Amino acid sequence: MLSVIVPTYNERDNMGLLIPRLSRVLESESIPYEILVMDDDSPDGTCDEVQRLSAEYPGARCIKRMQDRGLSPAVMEGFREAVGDIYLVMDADLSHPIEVVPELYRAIAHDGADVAVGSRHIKGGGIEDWPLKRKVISWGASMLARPLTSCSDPMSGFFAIRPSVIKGAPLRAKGYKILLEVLVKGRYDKVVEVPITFKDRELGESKLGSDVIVNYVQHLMWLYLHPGSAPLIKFLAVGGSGIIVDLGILTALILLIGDDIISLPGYDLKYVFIFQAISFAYATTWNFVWNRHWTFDARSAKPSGQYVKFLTVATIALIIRTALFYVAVNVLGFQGIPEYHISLLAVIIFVTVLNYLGSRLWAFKK
Ligand SMILES: Nc1nc2c(ncn2[C@@H]2O[C@H](COP(=O)(O)OP(=O)(O)O)[C@@H](O)[C@H]2O)c(=O)[nH]1
Ligand SMILES: [Mg+2]
Repeated sequence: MLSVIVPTYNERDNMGLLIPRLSRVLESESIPYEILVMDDDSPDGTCDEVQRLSAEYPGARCIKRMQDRGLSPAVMEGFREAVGDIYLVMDADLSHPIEVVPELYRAIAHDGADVAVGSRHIKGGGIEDWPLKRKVISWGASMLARPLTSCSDPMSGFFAIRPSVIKGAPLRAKGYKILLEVLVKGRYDKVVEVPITFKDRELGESKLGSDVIVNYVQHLMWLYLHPGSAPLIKFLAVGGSGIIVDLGILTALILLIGDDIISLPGYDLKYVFIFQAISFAYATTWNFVWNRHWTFDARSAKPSGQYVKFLTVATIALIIRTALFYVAVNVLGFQGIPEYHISLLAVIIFVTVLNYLGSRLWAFKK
């Protein structure tokens, strides 16, 4: 059974179009369904209209919401109310093509997708009647979300999911872009995109105003901070902080212990190699903790096994790093301060790439 969740605010006139058309399409495809209109007690009587229509279309009902108003809370309450095996979210204003609803349903029911997205940005999709400026803003906004998901249109308000995708997921109802929230926090393997042409509404008014952009940027920030999202960016951020730990400890060791050694005529170069191995050990542990909890959100597996693997990756990296550092110091002649720092920094950047691949594909593999 398909549960269609339609958030509404002042959409009375659209109900008389949406509910009959949607019912007809689903019935002609023999898809069992319910239509849940999640209405925030609209003053125009949206709910009464749904009530009236439900005499003829018993699959449709309205849930009048008196508290916690807003688009996302309405959709999330719809997820809780729905009894179907597949949830589908769409706008009330006929911007989303009704004839695509069965396609999104089938992508999950028959093609094994966990998430099916009505996408404006894949081949065959598009937006009708939008001025260039609005298209550019929309494109720019979806680019900002690119590292968070591989879906081409994560801002779409037209999508279907299996209930298991969001079961237990810590969804927040603050942002307007529910799909993005689901894609970042949900559990799923296969995402299918179906091209749609988005049409501007003909009846009623848009409720989403200028605060949408501010809300979106705030929402993005939370999603980027969420454990496990955009792992490459997080890995680099953790690595960057690790460099500070690494160089800081190296510097501290040189200043605290190495001073006497380094100031001697003909001092022994080997100390600086020992120091960098110590700073490496500290930085590695620092990175492990952050990567496990935050970058890859890999707390479900045992930390000991992960740490051994992470150390193995790091040790291989250390060998490569030391060899490269040796070449920089002894072959290329980068000696003293800040030459050590510069050499070490360059080597760290190279080794970071190896570390990322080893961490993601092996140590923290889920
Ligand atoms: N329940 C509920 N639905 C809302 C709210 N704001 C917008 N909607 C619904 O969300 C859908 C998309 O809103 P719309 O105003 O068309 O946004 P636009 O298409 O971006 O201009 C429509 O079905 C609206 O009725 C709200 O605060 N509460
Ligand atoms: Mg709309």
